[in-house]
Amino acid sequence: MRLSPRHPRFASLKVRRALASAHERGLVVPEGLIAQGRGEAFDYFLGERTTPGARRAERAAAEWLLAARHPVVSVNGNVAALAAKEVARLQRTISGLDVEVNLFHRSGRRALLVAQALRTAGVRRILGVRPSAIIPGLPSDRAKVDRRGIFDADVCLVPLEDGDRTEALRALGKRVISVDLNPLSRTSRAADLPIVDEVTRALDEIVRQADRWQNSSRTPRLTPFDRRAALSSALATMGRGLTRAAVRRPTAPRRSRASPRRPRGTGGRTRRTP
Ligand code: PTJ
Repeated sequence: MRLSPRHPRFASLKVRRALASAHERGLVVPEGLIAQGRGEAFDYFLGERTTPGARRAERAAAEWLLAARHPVVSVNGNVAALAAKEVARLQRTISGLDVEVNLFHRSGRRALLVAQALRTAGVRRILGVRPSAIIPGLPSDRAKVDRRGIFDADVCLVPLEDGDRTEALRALGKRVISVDLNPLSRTSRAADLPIVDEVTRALDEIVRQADRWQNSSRTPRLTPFDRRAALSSALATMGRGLTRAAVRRPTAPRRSRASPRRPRGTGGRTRRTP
């Protein structure tokens, strides 16, 4: 099926098609398609844009990544399919940033596919294909990490993560920056710096903010971040959007030329929802 750029949901349809095709190649698991659907629903509530609260979090994330001794970004199948180019740009911007493949549904073949997608997008030095360390206390394959990467990192950027590992990384004393459209997820609630935004928008904005930092004379620091305020702000934005949508009148349906009958029981008037 050809997607028309004139379709009002063209951008979203293109992303869905890219993910579906990444699934056919084995890069994205079926669960990844479900995760994207959940993310899309939350993005709808946010108005499909980066909110001022998310931008503040992205600015803070840029500062943390620049200030870190050893920053690492963790990449799973969905992130590789959606945002490999953005990850490559981030690596070019933040010196010393390591990129590590980390999968919940791990297989040797998928790890290679993720690494290949990253390499094609321009990522250099990809860790995690052959894990060499274990994060203690984690029952899933996400525990398998690279000793030179996540295991050694002081700041970890974890887009589309699960709550368990976020907590386990924090228990090891690492600072965790999450990217997750769901402000109620365990990941968002467990992270030190939760970013509630769509992953490509979030990474683009972190790169932009990191560039600004580097062009300024200020020294980046691991400045404390008010995570509760960030999550409340995301929830408040969603709440306001939903309230506005609930009071807005739906557009009256257009009458079809083929059947110009008036709606029954309305005396000929179109019924309007208050
Ligand atoms: O590739 P694997 O094997 O590591 O598996 C990756 C998935 C994503 C399947 C795995 O990590 C998973 O099951 O994740 P969850 O528990 O479904 O959580 C994903 C979270 O990301 C959810 O809270 C979604 O709302 C959110 N999300 C989905 N798509 C996006 C997103 N957040 C930001 N941008 C998105 N595009």
